[in-house]
Amino acid sequence: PRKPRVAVVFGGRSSEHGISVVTAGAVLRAIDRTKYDVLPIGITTDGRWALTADDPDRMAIADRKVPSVAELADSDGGGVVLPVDPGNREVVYSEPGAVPKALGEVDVVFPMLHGPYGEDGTLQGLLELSGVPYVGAGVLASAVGQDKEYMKRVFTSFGLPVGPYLVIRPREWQREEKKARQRVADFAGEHGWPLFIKPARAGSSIGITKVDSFDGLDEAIAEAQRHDPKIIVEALLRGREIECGVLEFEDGPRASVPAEIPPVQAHDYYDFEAKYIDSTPGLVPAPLTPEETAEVQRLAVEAFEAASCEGLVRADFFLTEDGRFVINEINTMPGFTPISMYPQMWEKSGVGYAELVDRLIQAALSRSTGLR
Ligand code: G1L
Repeated sequence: PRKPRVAVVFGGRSSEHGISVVTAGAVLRAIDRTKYDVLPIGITTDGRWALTADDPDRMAIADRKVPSVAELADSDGGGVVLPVDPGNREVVYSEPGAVPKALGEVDVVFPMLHGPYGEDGTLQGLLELSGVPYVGAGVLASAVGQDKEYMKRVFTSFGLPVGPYLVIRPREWQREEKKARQRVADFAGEHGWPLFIKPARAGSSIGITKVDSFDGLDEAIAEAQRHDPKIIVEALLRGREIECGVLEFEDGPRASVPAEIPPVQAHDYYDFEAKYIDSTPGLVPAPLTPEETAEVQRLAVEAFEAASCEGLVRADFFLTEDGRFVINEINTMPGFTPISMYPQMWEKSGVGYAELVDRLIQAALSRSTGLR
């Protein structure tokens, strides 16, 4: 029988385009070519889809420059118009936003696009409609994982401990700005400063401001609203930052050894660059007691189940000073280079990068597609 064809879809109209290309390069390098055929599909920053050369070496950071799909496709004839004829390697792009017929010719898609239209469930919906199995979270889990409000609501309803928060919806800000500001003041009165003002639905650390008093509030709200009209206000949780990976095995999801992000790096330094490019800043495994380890692993698997995740998730927690774990968020598309936290946690749990990639593809292939 012929080998399953895996399409790796990467790049995209996101500020994190380059990271996606680098990560896809690592995944392409790790996929076992004796078991799978691969089809690298890049999306340019302006939304054109292109079949690019299967050449991971050109997808790495070189001379401190992150690669892009445009240069991958343009420079050597690696790009081809979609709908795809895999034998044709002419450099032409599809129209922006065109739904590539090529997706109908693959057995599984490995989606590696950050942010809106990538990890928020929209691409997953397109793949559902196309009838193509794909790696990782489905439509609902992706959308839940992208929305900090609904994420907390889902966790709360499943009995998982979440930190204090407040949501300001666009209509409330439009019609009752004063009342909204008063709600934040009351919240600060109850939980103290600083507060974190965040876009409810944006990846990484984009649009987030730490506010130390009422003075900075309006500017912080405006900044968050530039990224999402719905914003979320969170109290500072004092404690250690602990992460845990969950991976779907044949018999269900299992948790990795947890990791700890050291405090200095936790907020100011552990930003986008650190998360995706620099070597893992964390301690793996986290220095926890066996009881703490078991507890955070249990909560991580519960979070996976609560959000109906598939394939994998990275669950991020605070371990508060009174010894309780509070779930901060889940990430259905965590940093995924071999030195990123999630792969490192699994490496230390006995699952290497290539096995991780293979398990994710196998989990996707074994799921039933279509109406269920
Ligand atoms: F498909 C998986 F396995 F679910 C998956 C897809 C994408 C895991 C992790 C990622 N990560 C990324 O694509 C990214 C961190 C490069 C951007 Cl979201």
